[in-house]
Amino acid sequence: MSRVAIFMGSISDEEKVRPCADILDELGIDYTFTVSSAHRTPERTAKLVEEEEASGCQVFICAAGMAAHLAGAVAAKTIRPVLGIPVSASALGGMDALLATVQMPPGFPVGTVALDKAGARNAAWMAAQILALTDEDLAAKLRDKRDAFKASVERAAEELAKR
Ligand code: RP5
Repeated sequence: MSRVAIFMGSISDEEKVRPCADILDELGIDYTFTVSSAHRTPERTAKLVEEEEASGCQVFICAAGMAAHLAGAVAAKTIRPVLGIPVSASALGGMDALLATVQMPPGFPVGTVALDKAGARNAAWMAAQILALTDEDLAAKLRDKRDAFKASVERAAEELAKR
């Protein structure tokens, strides 16, 4: 059973979204990773949401650029948490996707993360934190990862002080 579904609006988004999948792999979280567009394939997007819900998906992660409506279209179809990754894919540098993803009407939230790879990584961490509410093994893994982040900062500070 996949607990997370990652949808991208286009295969051209893959490079920027791949770090999301990498972190879910690192955490041992099962996920599906596919392409579906809010505009080009609206029926496929709606069908995928239904199928993912039926198979036990608990968190949706949607990445799209330009007039980025994918996360909103998914949020319209589910009450499970939807995280949105705005992708920079136009001359507007991602501001278009950021505003389209974040500005949802009340009652249909999309938890919007940062643009591109940084956002892709945090979408995975956020999805993991949501799943960890009911999964103590995963919660323990996340605490260990936090310790590792902390240790890496302390190590960097020590190394810098030696120069
Ligand atoms: C969006 O339009 C996609 O998410 C992508 O970021 C952007 C451009 O798509 P392509 O024309 O490269 O397929 O829907």
